[in-house]
Amino acid sequence: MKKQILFLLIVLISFPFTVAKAQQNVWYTTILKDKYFDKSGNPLTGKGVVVGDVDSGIDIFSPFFFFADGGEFDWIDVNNDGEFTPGIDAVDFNKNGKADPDEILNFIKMKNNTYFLKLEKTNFVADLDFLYLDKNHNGIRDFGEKDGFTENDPTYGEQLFIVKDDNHNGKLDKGEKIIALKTSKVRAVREKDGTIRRRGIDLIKTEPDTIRHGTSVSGIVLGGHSGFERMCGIAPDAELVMANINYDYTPRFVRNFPDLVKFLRDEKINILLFEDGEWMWEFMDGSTEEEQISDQMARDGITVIGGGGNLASGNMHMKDNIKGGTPVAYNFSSPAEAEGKKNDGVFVSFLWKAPKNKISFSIVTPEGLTTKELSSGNSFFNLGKFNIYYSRDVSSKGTVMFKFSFSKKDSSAVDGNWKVNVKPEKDVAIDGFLVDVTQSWSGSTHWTDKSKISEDMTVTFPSTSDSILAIGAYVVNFPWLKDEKAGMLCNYSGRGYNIDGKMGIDICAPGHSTFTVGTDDSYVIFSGTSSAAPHVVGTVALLLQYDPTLTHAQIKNILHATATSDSYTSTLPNTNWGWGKLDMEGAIKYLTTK
Ligand SMILES: [Ca+2]
Ligand SMILES: [Ca+2]
Ligand SMILES: [Ca+2]
Ligand SMILES: [Ca+2]
Repeated sequence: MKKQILFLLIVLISFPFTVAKAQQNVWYTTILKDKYFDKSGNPLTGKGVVVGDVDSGIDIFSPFFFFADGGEFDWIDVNNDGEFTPGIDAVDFNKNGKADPDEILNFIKMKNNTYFLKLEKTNFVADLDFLYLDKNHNGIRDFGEKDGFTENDPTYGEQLFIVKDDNHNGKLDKGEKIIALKTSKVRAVREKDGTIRRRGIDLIKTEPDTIRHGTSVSGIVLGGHSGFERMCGIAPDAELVMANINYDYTPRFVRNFPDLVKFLRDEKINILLFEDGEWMWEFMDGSTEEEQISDQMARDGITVIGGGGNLASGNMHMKDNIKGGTPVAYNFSSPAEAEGKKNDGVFVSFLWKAPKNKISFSIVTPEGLTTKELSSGNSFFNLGKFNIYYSRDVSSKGTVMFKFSFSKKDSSAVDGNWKVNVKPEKDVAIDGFLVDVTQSWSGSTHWTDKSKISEDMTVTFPSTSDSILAIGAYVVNFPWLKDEKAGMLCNYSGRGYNIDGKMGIDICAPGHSTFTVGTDDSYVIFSGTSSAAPHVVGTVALLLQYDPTLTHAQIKNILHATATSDSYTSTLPNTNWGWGKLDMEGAIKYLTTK
């Protein structure tokens, strides 16, 4: 999921079509069609709910991640032209009825990185842009420690404001109020190196979200201010705790998963979201420490949600039934580079369920050299120009994994055609997974035996845990592929049964193309099960505001019961869609009217 930005660019270049026509019917998937209220009559906005996200990080300076709790103010039409004039008009911040020299009001023009959407380019737009108090009159918004601000400064910089656009004309008109933003929605962040930043102490020092993924996920869950922005998160009054992933170059790509999950557990979050999906060198059977901890969290009442992964369409998974004693061979092909990166590492793992069934493997490298037969233990050795590592391991749930890595002694690309010879003693059902260092969804390194390639069992770890709500993705707004239509399952969406026979996907939610906030004051297009899962998280935050006693199991039941079918889903439940499409309003009504 983490490489989705690069992949997206490639796809966009390939499919630049009928944008203007489609734009009129854009669906902002995070906006509820109606207003709903909790038992005390407050609007359902996620208030009181804490979401924990395992992700790339968050841009804590984004206007989307501050609550509108700084009070209401008048603005003053200093040049008396009847409209808001940035850099000249003022906010009456000290409420003395006149414009003082340090009360100049300006605005951040949000960057439009959505490609498809035509957002207004020049003037201030009340439901897209943000106002700020330009205290030092330099025409830019100063923020952060670099500009001399501290943890105690509201919005960690020159103060931000949103417009109460009472007449909904997109402008700040005379008599309309502005509302100051103040407190961060982010309670704490665990940085990549383990440093914990906390609101009220040192959150202002939080490392940037360089991969930009977690910022957009957070935007879908809780970005913005209910009723103010055109693009606003589902539960904008919820709070966030972020555990930043430190990605490694080789498997396990996320080696510190247990630390991240324990941190979020100890922060007493109400919802746990996994925003990374892997399968390389994973047992895929729910047996890892982090999956077991999240199962325990689910038993303790925390709702655990994860994206089902984006690897179903890349020809990177194969499935076969082999007769005992029969030698078979599987071929895969690897490029020299993909997505602009040198491909200097390829990884393979085979899984099967019978630890007593001995299986022998040998590898034929692109140079045509063959390893000896490997069937137990582990070793690292050279063959021709290549480094080869292998290991055979058995999980606590009895899954056998035979894993490999391939690289070159001189670190050059491992491109070429590879062959894996496999010979089991007894009949066996075997699954083979591939990935290379580019981690492309599209299958840069891929199996070439078409008849063995399978979409089954493509739900990725850690959404392979026993209790997690695993979320698939369906197409909304702009399709990517020829013949793809809004409403269809995304071709990459993980699906099928898990290795232990559990149906892998619970429900599906909007995948591509959705819109959310990006880093550095931008709007972006977003996609994948990375987009689908936070739609479910936001919905669950609303349910938990209404009834904080709801358990993981009860929430799962509500989402299953209210998921919808249509001509694309066919009969439900099934292994592509789980119980169907997320229905945000349906889930709320199910709870509030029961
Ligand atoms: Ca004016
Ligand atoms: Ca004043
Ligand atoms: Ca300034
Ligand atoms: Ca207005």
